[in-house]
Amino acid sequence: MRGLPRLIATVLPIAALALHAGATHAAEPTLGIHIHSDMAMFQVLISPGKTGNDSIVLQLMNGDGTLLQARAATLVLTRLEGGAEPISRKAELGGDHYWHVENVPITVAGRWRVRIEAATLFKTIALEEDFDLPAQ
Ligand SMILES: [Cu+2]
Repeated sequence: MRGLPRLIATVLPIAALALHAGATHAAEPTLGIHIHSDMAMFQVLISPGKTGNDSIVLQLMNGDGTLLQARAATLVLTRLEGGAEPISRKAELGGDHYWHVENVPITVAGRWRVRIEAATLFKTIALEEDFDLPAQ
């Protein structure tokens, strides 16, 4: 991993922040998905991380772990085997510098693909990753 020392130095405070935020909702476990490319590093936190109404936090960072200055962020969820309509939502920037999507009805468990599109001044960065969503 290129620039590892800096990555650790910059990501740790964010992780600590996320843990701190999580502490206020201790009853809700979180499903974390980490997507990393040369261009960007996106952390997707899904609470409670199972079927039902989920809240999703997008932590958008540059490849070096610094905060990505995005102007807009979109979340797209697709169930790989079908059986559910794709979900596309605009995220809202919170005071915590993370992007939030509340009350996402994910009704079917199984293998899903999450795609994050982050629009910056100059380009749109899209990263995606597959994950398993457990039933309630
Ligand atoms: Cu990473």
